[in-house]
Amino acid sequence: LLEVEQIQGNILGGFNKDFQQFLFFEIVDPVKVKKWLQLIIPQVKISTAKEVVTFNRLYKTMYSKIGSEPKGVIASWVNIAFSFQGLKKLVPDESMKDFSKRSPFVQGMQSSAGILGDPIRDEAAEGNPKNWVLGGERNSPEILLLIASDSESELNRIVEEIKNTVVDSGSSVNNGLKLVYEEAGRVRPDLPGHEHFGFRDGISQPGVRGLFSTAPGDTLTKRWIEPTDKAFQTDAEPGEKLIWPGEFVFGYAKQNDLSSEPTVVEESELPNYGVPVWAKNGSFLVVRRLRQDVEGFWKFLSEKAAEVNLSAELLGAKMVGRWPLGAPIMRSPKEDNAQLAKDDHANNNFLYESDTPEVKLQTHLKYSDPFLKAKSDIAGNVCPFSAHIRKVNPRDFQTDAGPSSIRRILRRGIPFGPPLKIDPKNPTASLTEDAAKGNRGLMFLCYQTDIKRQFEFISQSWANNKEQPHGSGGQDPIIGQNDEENRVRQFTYEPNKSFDIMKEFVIPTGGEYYFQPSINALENIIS
Ligand code: N7H
Repeated sequence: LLEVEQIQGNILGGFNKDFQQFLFFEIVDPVKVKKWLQLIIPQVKISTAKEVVTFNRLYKTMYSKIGSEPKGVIASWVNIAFSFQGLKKLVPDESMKDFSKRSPFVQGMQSSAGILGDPIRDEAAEGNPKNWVLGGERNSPEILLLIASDSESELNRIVEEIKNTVVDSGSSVNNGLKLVYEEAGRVRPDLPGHEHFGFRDGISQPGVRGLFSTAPGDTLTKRWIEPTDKAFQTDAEPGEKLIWPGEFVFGYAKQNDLSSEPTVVEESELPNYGVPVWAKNGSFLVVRRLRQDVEGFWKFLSEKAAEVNLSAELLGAKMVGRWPLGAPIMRSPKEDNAQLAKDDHANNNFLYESDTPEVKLQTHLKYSDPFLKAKSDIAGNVCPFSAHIRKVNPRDFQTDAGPSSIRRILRRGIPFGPPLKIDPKNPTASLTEDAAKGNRGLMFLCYQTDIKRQFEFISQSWANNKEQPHGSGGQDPIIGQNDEENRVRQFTYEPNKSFDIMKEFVIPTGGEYYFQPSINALENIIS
């Protein structure tokens, strides 16, 4: 069974809170920091998967019963993660030696900037690590505290409580720590659940095998199940493929790209996976601060759409693979569809190589429009090969590098900065004065056990590669980068119809690779 009381909550459960704060600290005096950790861990109480998954399930049940957000339910959670440089300051060398020297975690995100396609040749570029506001050459964010709450005042209270243990009134260093960066993650008040370009996010996640029962007829059991239990083989939600937990948490069965059977990982084998034995129940966390040029994105869409004779909204949907409300273009090729977008049984239920049968909408059982059938799209007629969601999760498509099930990540991002509201149906008319001067974007977070095979592979070998995973189609128009040829990207919006994109709308402005340990390792190895 998954040791859900040992695994930090954001990894498998996902905080999924409207108000989140990210506090990044540099370790100045390791001896003092160890003492601080001993104080802060029991004080803030690190939330576990057991708490977070149970809460989220209950919340979802209440939501589906009353049909709206349950009122007055407030939970607040704290998690903690360490960069390699941070861990090295706190943990004896002997316990650190099993981290693989060549792994991205050990090298740090700045060393991977080239692999990720960031503009490392242009020192003046905003995306060059010299200019990152978080990490890179500016600062050393070695400890990350993630704080999340349903209530903004409660969030602020906890953040202040933590800061008070660190920052003296007179100096910025106390208890051996320095606060080097802080970011406020906020769900958009004007469009909850949508990222800054205006598209709904957080719909598709891999289902984690062993988290809870999904057997037919066995709704909402509170049992935790054996990941290997053959009785529970169905998707978590339709379209939400079950993935072995070892892809996200150390010490459990992993996907096997050669067979449908998992690779079972014994504790004693963990050093062979490039992590020490005490990494069990921990996970690698990627944090990327991605600024979004919302105005530039919609201006480009409006101009290009007129040129190619499509609407700006449709061209945007082709770039993302979903419409702004979240309906997948594979199930609704011509227009957005609010009912489809909010239906968990339909909104992620589609493949690219095979047909997916008609599904009845949960909310409107009598509704049965033919567009609910998702026909296979082998040529990229409906969903372009390089649409963002098709690039980063090709689903059933047999890729150049094996099945996509070994490339999955658990995404935990949240927007930062104030929104710039744009009407996708009339973008030019709705473009308003940008008071924040473009300072908004996505705090992109994702969990996995192999940063190279998962996050970096998706970014480098698929999003930034104009040929793969589908053989052609151009770069990912949302997150793709091309550090050659003036950074120009190509986008094939219909078979044999392409254009160039000369500007980036998502700009990396910092980040780091972290390890998020088990409660046990936190208490007995790190603090
Ligand atoms: Fe993406 N966007 O607004 O276009 N993403 N993403 N992402 N993303 C997704 O299906 C977006 C980024 C993934 O399983 C949706 O849940 C933006 C990075 C994956 O079908 C939307 C940024 C990486 C999926 C966006 C950004 C990924 C996904 C649809 C940066 C990894 C699931 C909502 C600012 C390297 C795909 C949904 C699936 C979905 C957007 C970043 C990966 C709307 C704006 C860096 C795996």
